[in-house]
Amino acid sequence: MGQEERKLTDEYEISDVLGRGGFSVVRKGKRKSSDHHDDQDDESRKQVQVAIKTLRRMGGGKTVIQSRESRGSKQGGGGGGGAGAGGGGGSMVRPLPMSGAAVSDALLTNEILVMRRIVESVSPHENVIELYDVFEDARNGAVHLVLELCSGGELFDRIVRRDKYTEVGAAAVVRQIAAGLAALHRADIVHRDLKPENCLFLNERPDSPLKIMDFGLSSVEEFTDPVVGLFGSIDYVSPEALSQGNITPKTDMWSLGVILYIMLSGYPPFIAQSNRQKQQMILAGDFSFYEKTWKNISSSAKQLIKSLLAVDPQRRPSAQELLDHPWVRGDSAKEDQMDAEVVSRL
Ligand code: PIT
Repeated sequence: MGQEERKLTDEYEISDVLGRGGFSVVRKGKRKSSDHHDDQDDESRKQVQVAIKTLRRMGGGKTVIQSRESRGSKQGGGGGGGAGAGGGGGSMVRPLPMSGAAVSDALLTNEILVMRRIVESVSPHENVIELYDVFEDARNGAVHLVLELCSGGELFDRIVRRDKYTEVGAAAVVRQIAAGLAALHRADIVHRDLKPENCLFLNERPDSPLKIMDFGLSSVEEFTDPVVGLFGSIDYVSPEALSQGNITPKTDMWSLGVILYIMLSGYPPFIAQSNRQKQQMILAGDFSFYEKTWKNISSSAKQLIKSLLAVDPQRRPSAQELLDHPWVRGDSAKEDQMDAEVVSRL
């Protein structure tokens, strides 16, 4: 991939902006080469319509625009959420991206390293976004990642649109995230910033495949971690990440517990007036199932959330264990439904 000086625009037509992250912009792209035809297999066809994520190296290029708000931390926005992302409030808030900011060499190198590792040891996996190619523009320090095109939007938007998920719907989402995480964890990759904004749907259909993306803060076990310090979005961050403890695959399982809590209730488990207070609650595993929202939710769902939000990482189920869990597999829903049928026949 992309060691030689190739030009992105020689090979791809770039069009609409799909999204902006902390240090990047993602645009839609279409491969220019004429050697693709309709009779090609799915694999080649899907590489024609792509997403192109462009990151700008710090110090590279002449237009390193200052962030809109003059945040002190270089990891203030979007991907590098930091502890600054929205303190109080119980609703779903999306941290503001720092448009125009540049990514540090360490973060950029890390993202490419993780993506390469995914290409070697994970891809293709239905629930992990695929990387097709990398282009580096030596003149302005930009790096372009050519990625699988997902046009179904973020899990974040589906939660907001529906207000919340049914248990059956939430289980289907958890199953997909767990399958993606299991594959990443087998390759010793910890995502570290799992949140609904980083789960993309391939298409608009309700049963669309879901893809985990944004590996900007991820880590690969046997490499020394270039990304140190507190980062990730506060709402989804685990107690061990907050206390600078050991980051393991179980760290992602905590985040998945938060996502599941939000999917079933429409609000996050840790709500406080300040980030400081929120951090205390996370460290103590201090959350509850408010009667009004949770009384109609099955005890297996609540038990599962409790196990994922265990302060002790070792007590959390692994991604693989989650895939075998009756509630996640949808077996318990079938049982409930069978119970209901039995009752209705009486
Ligand atoms: C899409 C559509 C879209 C965003 C992306 C892909 C981004 C993908 C991505 C971003 C990363 C990363 C890996 C993949 O490390 O709106 O098809 O930061």
